[in-house]
Amino acid sequence: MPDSHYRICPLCEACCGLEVKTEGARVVTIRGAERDVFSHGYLCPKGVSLKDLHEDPDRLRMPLVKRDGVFVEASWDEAFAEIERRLLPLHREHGADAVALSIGNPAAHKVSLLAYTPRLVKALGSRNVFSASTLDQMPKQLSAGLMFGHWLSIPLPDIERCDYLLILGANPMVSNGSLWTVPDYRGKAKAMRARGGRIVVVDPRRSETAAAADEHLPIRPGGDTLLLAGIAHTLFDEGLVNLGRLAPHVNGLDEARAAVAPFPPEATAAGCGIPAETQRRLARELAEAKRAAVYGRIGTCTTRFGTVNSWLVDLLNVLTGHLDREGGAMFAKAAAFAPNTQGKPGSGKGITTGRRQSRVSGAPEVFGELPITVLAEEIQTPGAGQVKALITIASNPVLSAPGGPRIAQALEQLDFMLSLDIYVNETTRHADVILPGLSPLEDLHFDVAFPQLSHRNHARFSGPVFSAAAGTPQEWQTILKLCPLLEGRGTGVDVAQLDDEAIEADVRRFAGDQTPAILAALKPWHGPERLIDLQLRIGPYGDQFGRQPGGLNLAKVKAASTVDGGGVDLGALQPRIPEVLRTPSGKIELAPPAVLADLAHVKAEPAPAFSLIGRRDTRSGNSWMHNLPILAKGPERCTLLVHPGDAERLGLGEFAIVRSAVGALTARVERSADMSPGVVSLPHGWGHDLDGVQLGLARERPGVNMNALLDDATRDPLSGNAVLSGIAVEIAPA
Ligand SMILES: Nc1nc2c(c(=O)[nH]1)N[C@H]1C(S)=C(S)[C@@H](COP(=O)(O)OP(=O)(O)OC[C@H]3O[C@@H](n4cnc5c(=O)[nH]c(N)nc54)[C@H](O)[C@@H]3O)O[C@H]1N2
Ligand SMILES: Nc1nc2c(c(=O)[nH]1)N[C@H]1C(S)=C(S)[C@@H](COP(=O)(O)OP(=O)(O)OC[C@H]3O[C@@H](n4cnc5c(=O)[nH]c(N)nc54)[C@H](O)[C@@H]3O)O[C@H]1N2
Ligand code: SF4
Ligand SMILES: [Mo]
Repeated sequence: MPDSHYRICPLCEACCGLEVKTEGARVVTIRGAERDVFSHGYLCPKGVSLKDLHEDPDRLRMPLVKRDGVFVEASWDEAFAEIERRLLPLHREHGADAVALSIGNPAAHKVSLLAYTPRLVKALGSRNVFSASTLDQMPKQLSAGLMFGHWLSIPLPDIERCDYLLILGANPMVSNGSLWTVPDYRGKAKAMRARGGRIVVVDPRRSETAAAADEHLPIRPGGDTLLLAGIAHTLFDEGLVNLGRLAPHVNGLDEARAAVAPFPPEATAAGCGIPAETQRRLARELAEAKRAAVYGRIGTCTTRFGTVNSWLVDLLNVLTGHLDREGGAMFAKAAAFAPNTQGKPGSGKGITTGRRQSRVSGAPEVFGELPITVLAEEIQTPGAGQVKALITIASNPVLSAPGGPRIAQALEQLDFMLSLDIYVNETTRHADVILPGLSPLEDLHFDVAFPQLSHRNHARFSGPVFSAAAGTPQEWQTILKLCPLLEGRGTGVDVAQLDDEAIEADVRRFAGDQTPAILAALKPWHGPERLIDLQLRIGPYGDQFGRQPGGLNLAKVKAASTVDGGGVDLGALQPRIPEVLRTPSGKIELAPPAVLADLAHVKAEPAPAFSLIGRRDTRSGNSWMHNLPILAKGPERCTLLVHPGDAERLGLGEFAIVRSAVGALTARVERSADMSPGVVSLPHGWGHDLDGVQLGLARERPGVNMNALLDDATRDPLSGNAVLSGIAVEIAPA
């Protein structure tokens, strides 16, 4: 009889509960956990691939140290000694800024990494902290911070009660949702339409989400600002603004009206490709819908006006009275770790940006980090503060960030590079030391980030399915050990003691003289579990260390999180305004000055010969899942989608040369009537044929690195986010 284990999938934001059946040390099957209170049995092919990931012979199990240009396996002690010998002097001699840190996407999916990386950031003390956030959602975080007072107070569609959904630049049918944790979008969208709801999708490609919607509006890449401003203009123009319950909680309505005044749909139509009458109809439909939400994601964030777009999305939600209402765009209330459930409700410090600047380009800090697109220039430009060493944590910028080839060159120039990673890939091949993480099946899981973005409130935990090999640290232990090393306290400091010190400091910050009692109550746990227990207990559903006897703690959540139980359901989203707000005014700031100033720069641009956009694939996850047999099989995925008419006109054969202002590559052509004429699409995360990459299967069909075509100098100036979509390219037959 196989054993059944409950495991939450860490591979995307949907956070599905899985049932993993094992026999001894072998995985027999992976299925969706039917009784999961949140995902109800849903899973995608990537969930199944956790077996292949666990068994992947290329996945690192031991540290690697580079000796004479070649990686050799080393013991953990040897690896830490090497780091101390080489990194510490650089940190000492050249200062903290000389050591940069790059944090990648999987770090958001692991409590071990998410909860402990801030401790490393502190020990490092460098201004050069970068992450995937500036390739992704920083515009949304910034606009949420400016409007609602915290970076993580991001409204999301309450899809199960919604009647009208306007989606821009997102493909949840494939991505499974982003800044919107919504397992089985497909089923929920189908149910919504079955009860008479309407879904409109704005996308230059007839995406899988567009194909399953009521209406698809093919927009010009980068045209969302004009479209959204045109809709906002219409709401004011036609007297459709109705703040409803939000009226007493809003600041800046007149300024917002004035800001969108220059954007009547009749003026924006040519620039965005959506007719004026359609824009006006969308405004009326939104205003008239009883329960509606506007949702924008990657396609609206990764553009020059990402922050303006993100603001416009929530401006529409507010103007139509759909923000914070059942069936509208709502705020989750997570059981643990959510800053918007902590501190005094209803107002706060708000957010600040630009507390420091990048050395070379002067790009402002946003949410504690600098744009990842300045990493290469910070390494390559000599002078005081030049980056000499880099630590990557689950980060693959050579494939993920614009100017990938330039980043690879820059990494070669470093005096030392340390990677916490599970593969020798396009980025980590440049490292001097690689410290591996665990297989997800060897790791415990509690989502720190995504319950703050979930369409329904829940608390779930999953323990390891298998135990890791003796002597293999968990990643939080690896990170904790690096902290005293950087502080010059050596490598011998006991990790358990470091963890005790850290939690005591955390508790003392809010508990004062209650600290010893609270620490005693947390006693059964250590490491991430102790942090989770603490956060659950002081959280909005917590037992408050006995003051709310029925409340949550880790023991309760654990007991409920089994194949037969599947976690704790905390109910549908509830209105949270004004309590959720942390702006200094205690109001929703509808007209943040920096955003309005940038809106004034928006104008219709002439269309280039071709615009390049991105896409995702169900059987792929960013840059690192191409080595897993179950995902790698089937048709080639790294293809250039071209409208058949364009392909004909250009005389394209099997391959095409794609040329941008900064690079060129040859891609396999796939004709697709889903593309708008003049728009082509390539997925990112490919290009595995670089020297030294140890990904046997991925190398067989390496694909091409679309980020070689992207310029690392183009950013949204407010958020520092990279521009990844709407890139001017020329296409020619190869
Ligand atoms: N299977 C799979 N799932 C994933 C990932 C993966 O790689 N594979 N990655 C995960 C990650 S890290 C993230 S952040 C999420 C992202 O999740 P989503 O935000 O859903 O991202 P995409 O699937 O890239 O969808 C973006 C859509 O925007 C469209 N688009 C491009 N340019 C424009 C534009 O100018 N305007 C408009 N309106 N649309 C535009 C594209 O055609 C595309 O359909 O997905 C996550 N889930
Ligand atoms: N052109 C273009 N570029 C894009 C995008 C786009 O839409 N278009 N999307 C962007 C987005 S949204 C994102 S989030 C980024 C993602 O880009 P990155 O942040 O670079 O993340 P991944 O590509 O997922 O690479 C993850 C790395 O983590 C390693 N890893 C996996 N699991 C673990 C683990 O458990 N522990 C450790 N230590 N390491 C692990 C992998 O081997 C890999 O090196 O890409 C961005 N790049
Ligand atoms: S949708 Fe797929 S990858 Fe995402 S959490 Fe669910 S099973 Fe995992
Ligand atoms: Mo992402």
